[in-house]
Amino acid sequence: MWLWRIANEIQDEQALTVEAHLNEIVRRDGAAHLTLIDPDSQSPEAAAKIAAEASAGGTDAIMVGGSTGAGGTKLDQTLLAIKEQVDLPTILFPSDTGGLNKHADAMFFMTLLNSRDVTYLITHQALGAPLVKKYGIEPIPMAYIIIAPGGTVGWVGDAKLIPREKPELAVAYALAAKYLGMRWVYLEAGSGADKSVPPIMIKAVKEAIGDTKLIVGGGIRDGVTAGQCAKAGADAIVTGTAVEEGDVQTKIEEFVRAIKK
Ligand code: 1GP
Repeated sequence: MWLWRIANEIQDEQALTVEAHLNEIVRRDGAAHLTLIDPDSQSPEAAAKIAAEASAGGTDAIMVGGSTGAGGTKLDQTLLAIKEQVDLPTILFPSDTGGLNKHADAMFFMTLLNSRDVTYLITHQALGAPLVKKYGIEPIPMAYIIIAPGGTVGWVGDAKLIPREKPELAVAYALAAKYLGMRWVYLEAGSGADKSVPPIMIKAVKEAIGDTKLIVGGGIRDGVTAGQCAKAGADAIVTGTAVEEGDVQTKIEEFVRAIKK
């Protein structure tokens, strides 16, 4: 298992897992910023350039994954290129076993809690678990909950989308996740969504789950929106589409400024 440390900040050079590293950032800064790179959206070299610029902008970790075409040699080469360029944890964000890779430091070991398809609830996880062990990838247990509009991942994952105006339904799923022992909950509006998860829903979920960590992503395109999500209770913000459109460092700086103490 890979161990990580917050450079120069932990006096005794104590090694941390990626999860402990993220927890430490949330404790220190109030919230973490995660940059999502879809290996299918650009060449490995371009992905590494995005990661380097995101790192310079102050992002805390690089998530790698996507709903379609995000595996195989391209995933391999993308991870290797990113790791050559940046000294940040790489976290897989797989949609099935094809999204696993031995070059990543950690993965969000997710169950798509509001899927109607049993394969997204437990089958892909069961088939992938032996590979996770074999590759030595650190699994971070996470409930993945898709909120309307849901986008591609909502369709691929056959999610029974949580309506935006029903925070109590998101709370119910998130609480179930907590009681099942998951340490992280991800509220996902879908990559490129026209609206991000409503702050009122984030607030209701965070109040319910307490010290269980809350990640929010999908449709966050500016610092104001990111800041509203963090203020409502998100422990980590994920942005992907925004950095695919260029001007990476400036955009990440804007997100980071908006969410951190
Ligand atoms: C998608 O939540 C992430 O899984 C990021 O969404 O691409 O809209 O930033 P965006």
